[in-house]
Amino acid sequence: MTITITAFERSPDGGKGLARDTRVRWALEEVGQPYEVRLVSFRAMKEPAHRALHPFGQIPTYEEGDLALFETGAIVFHIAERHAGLLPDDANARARAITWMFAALNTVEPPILELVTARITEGDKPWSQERLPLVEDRIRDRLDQLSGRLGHADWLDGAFSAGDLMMVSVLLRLRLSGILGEFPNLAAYVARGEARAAYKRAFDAQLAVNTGKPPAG
Ligand code: GTB
Repeated sequence: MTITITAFERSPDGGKGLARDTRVRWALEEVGQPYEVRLVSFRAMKEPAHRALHPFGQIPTYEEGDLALFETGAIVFHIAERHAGLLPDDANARARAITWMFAALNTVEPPILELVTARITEGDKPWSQERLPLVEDRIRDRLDQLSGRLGHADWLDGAFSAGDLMMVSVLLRLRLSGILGEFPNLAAYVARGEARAAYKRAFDAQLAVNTGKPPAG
């Protein structure tokens, strides 16, 4: 059955891979599932046809036959459950990998998103400059804890899993801030994720949309 996802017609990041369709593309590439992409404009996202797929009028969405999903956590989990390659067979290891997916989305991503809000959405407020260091320090606290847990390991719990895919995707958003570089083992962890062939294919595919050039190779 054909899998169709949605993505920005033009991503505000110009193709740096930060929009959330990249993590869904990455998951599909890891498990070797072909997919199609329907590009949507900011206006079309808010219209009834798209809202029927995504109640909050956002991307990405995922369609496969009768199934329509939204929320990258649910989409990546669905892909990982249906296809081999992203979750371990051992029941306990599988539960731990899923735990890392939730940790990425519920514990690590929120302070990172706060930084985006503080810098961009609230950047012109008179109190913004005063607030920024507080927001950055909250991220540092989380990264310090995560860095301690990762230690010298390649991945969070044994082999690469959907938990790592989600954690790397969340941490990537920090690169431009410079904060990631303060934690060398996390920076190396993100680089390991980006070096995966599946990530590169996903990244190149979204870049091609945003530059109008077909992926290399
Ligand atoms: N919790 C949802 C999920 O994980 O699927 C969040 C989905 C979401 O935030 N979608 C964003 C969206 O559709 C795109 S990814 N925004 C349009 C809207 O809300 O009207 C967030 C995003 C957007 C842009 C960049 N960027 O340019 O750097 C990075 C990330």
